[in-house]
Amino acid sequence: LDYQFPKDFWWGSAASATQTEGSTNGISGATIWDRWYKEAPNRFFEGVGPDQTSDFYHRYKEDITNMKAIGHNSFRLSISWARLIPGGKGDVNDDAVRFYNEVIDELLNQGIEPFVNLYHFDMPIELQDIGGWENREVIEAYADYAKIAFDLFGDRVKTWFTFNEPIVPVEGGYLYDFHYPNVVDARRAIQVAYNTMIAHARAVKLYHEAQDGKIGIVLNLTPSYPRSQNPADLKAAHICDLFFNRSFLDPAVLGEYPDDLIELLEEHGQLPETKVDDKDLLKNNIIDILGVNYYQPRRVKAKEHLPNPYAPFMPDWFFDNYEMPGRKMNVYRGWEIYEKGIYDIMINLKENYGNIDSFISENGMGVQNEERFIKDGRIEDDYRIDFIKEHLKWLHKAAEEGCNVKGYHLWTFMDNWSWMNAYKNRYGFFSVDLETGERTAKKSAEWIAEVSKQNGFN
Ligand code: BGP
Repeated sequence: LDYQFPKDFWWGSAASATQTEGSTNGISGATIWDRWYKEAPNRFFEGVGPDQTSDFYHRYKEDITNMKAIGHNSFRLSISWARLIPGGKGDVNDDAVRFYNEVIDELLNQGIEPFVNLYHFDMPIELQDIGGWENREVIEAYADYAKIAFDLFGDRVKTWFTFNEPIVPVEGGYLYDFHYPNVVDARRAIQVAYNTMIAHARAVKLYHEAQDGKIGIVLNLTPSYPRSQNPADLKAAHICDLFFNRSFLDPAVLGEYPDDLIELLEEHGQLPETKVDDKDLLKNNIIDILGVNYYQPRRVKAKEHLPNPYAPFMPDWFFDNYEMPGRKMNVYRGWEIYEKGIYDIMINLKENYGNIDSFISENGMGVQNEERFIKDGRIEDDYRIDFIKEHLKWLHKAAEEGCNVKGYHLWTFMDNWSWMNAYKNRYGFFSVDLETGERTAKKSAEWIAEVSKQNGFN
């Protein structure tokens, strides 16, 4: 084969509780998504809420059978905190324990390793109402939740993640107004980002004290490419990288924040509130495995206009986005497609982050109106096959050059509900009929089955 992947490579996909499970009313607590949908049903969601989604709650057996059929050897799901512990603190919900036990056992029975993530954007509403991640009490509640999950499922789940894309709730909820609680306030955003990493380190510590598998975090890394090599553009790209990648990557992998990020925040009076023990907590609890979600790079240039000195501080004071002429776009999502980014990330991890064990934990292509491509009853998604293939070629090159790349997971296994567009963009190997719930394999499902079986492709 032209592209043969390392032995025991993880082939699979990722999903999250809110986006797939459904069936929350009455058998689960509510999250910020139930509130956000109720408050603004038409702003993003076109009247389709997270209450049903693809109904994994009832159909997980069939879905896991389908995973097996297309060669998955691993699958990432998230536990819904509000389902396991309605309200976020206190009693465990027996139905949730039953459900997650059944899902984990079914995956294992089919020879699929479960990767379990503790938090995928889904704050229990009661905890948001006392301040969410801004409140240290929520860190305590999260640590208790993590411990409960490890105790319940840690005998069978050996690969854990503390958070999925922790920068996204910061951007969405506290900087740019696309997630609840739709605040725009950089000081609060920085506190949320910081407290999230403290919660993360608490969970890593608890895990290492009592369990014998691996624990990590999933970060959406966005290489920051400067418009040019002139110093002002380079500086803009560097600061962008500090804010959007290294504010999580460095503490998670190296156990400390970059000095220049701290200096920058200090200079602008934006340092978060900390506690004396935090530094040691971060230093002593680094991750075993890094999940990398890669969709798009960032391209930036030096600011064209100086920021208004009277306006509140924003990361955007230091860079402008740069729309590179001729860039390739996924027009449905408005995201640039730049396959080499996946290689650049891996080389960076190898050179600057101790070549930590990592894998692509999400990559994928959302497309609208895929029914257009139906032929003989299934969606012929050649564009998705090409998208995956081109990314895999760069991932393969990284592995050849010695990067510790352990696998590739697609976002996502089957079409599901999304945070910003409900069901408009479809990402799955399987399509889902929203009326009947029926699943149908797309052409990419057949293709990935072959790739997984051969552990590579031509
Ligand atoms: C990632 C999230 C996923 C998923 C994906 C696709 O950022 O971890 O939960 O939703 O992006 O993005 P979207 O659904 O917004 O198109």
